[in-house]
Amino acid sequence: MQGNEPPKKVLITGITGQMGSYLADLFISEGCEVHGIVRRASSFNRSRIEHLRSNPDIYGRQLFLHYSDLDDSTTIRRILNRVEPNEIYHLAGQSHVGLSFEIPESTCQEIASATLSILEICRDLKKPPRIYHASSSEVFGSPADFPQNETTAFRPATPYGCAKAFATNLASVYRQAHGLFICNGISYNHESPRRGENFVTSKIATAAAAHARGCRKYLELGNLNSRRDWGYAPEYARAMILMLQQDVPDDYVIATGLLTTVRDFAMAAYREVGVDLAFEGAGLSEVGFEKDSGKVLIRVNPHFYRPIEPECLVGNNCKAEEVLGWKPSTTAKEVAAIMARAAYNFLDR
Ligand code: G4F
Repeated sequence: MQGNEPPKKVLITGITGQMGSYLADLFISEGCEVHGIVRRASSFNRSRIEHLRSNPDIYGRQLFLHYSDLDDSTTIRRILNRVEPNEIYHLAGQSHVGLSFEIPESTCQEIASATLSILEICRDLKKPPRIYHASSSEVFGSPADFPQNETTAFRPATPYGCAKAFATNLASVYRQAHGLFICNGISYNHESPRRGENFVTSKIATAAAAHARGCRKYLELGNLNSRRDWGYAPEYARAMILMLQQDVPDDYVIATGLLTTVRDFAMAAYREVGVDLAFEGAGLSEVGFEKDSGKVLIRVNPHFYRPIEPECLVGNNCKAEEVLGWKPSTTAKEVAAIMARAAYNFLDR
């Protein structure tokens, strides 16, 4: 921001989630006015933005929260008309891939239909904002290309991936047909200490910390051979912002380009808190045990297996590097260490 220009106004759907909270931190630190859409619930789930909300210099001055559900298009329209944001970061929606097999309809409503309705509302605004749409590597599902880039065909393998593919295609159509400035960030897994606890990285980090503190027996996981392209969430937030600062809207793969197994992620997390893990057995009978004591710390539970698992989702981030100047610098094993250390320190408090 320069001189007497009014502060940039950004609106974030999903502000209470991992990425929404990192974006809010970044924008607040840059002096922007941040508006977040939050779902009304009987219990508060705002721990990730509580440091901003409880700060009287920020809340009500730089940070504003608005109640709405994603399917309440009347309210969303009213909020957008009133706020007139310069940029929208659309992140909200059911984000658990495994769960999307259990609740496919609401997953599709929250991801696909809600994106359509936000785009329709934006199309009608006098001055449509720039829009970031949080797409996902899940659109590639069982890809024909390795690594995947912006031209790789969508072949989703999960209800979640289908919904994201619909929303991503729709965003491109609205860009071309209606001239909206909208970018799809096709992000691969991005993790941090703010990750929700039902994602595998957070489950592992929390269990490692609890074990190191002597207060947990063992952890149950699904497929230990699963491989993911895991990056560090705060770096991905930076990429999202960069996309909307370009002259022309476009789609970008945001990834590290490296695959790590769930097993290796777990070894790195436990190592960070002083526990050397080894694995033996295979499939459902594989266990992870502490080398020193022989104690079993990880068991496989078929409950956490998925009906279909996307294979070899690994991204090519060349375009993001060339155009945005964005490059990840934290490896999956470093992310595991950061998360385990944070969980360990949290238990200390
Ligand atoms: O941590 P996950 O649940 O993440 P997943 O399914 O890759 O999805 C995440 O990343 C996507 C790409 O960015 C996003 F679109 C999506 O919203 C979400 O953020 O599972 C990672 C892997 C899977 O292969 C899963 O089968 O870990 C395997 N896994 C093994 N045991 C487990 C477990 N996953 C979970 N959640 N829980 C387990 O116990």
